[in-house]
Amino acid sequence: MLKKKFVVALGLGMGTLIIAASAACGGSARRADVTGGQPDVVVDVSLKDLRYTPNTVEVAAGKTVQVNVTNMDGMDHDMVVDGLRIEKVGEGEATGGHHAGVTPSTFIVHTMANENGSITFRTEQKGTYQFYCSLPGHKDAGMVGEMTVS
Ligand SMILES: [Cu+2]
Repeated sequence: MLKKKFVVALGLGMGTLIIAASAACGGSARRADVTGGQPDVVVDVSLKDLRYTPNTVEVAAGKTVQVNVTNMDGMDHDMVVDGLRIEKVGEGEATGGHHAGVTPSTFIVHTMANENGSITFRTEQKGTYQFYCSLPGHKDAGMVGEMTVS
């Protein structure tokens, strides 16, 4: 196989969100070289009644993907992708331009009730990964989904 499975991450952005991402490249390489703002692919995900719609997302490896998340629930939600390895594009943490030294970046995006946002990223890692909401009880309640990078 080309590469081990690793995940792609979705980014949910929100007006008021907390993106916890382990920075790549030691923070000094934050030159947003990239195409910030012109994604190759756009994916829309809605959060409502403790569910992601759609709950299966497919993105293309090596492309700039923008995930737009709309939280229609009256409670906070987040989206977590374990094992995810991405390069964020734009938003001040882009590491595009020098793949070689990019460190795996994991992210968690916390979306506030009835808010929405987006994130743009890129990944080279093909595979299928689970994403879920880490708020107490949400995952068990069915707030899970699957992302495939092909
Ligand atoms: Cu949730």
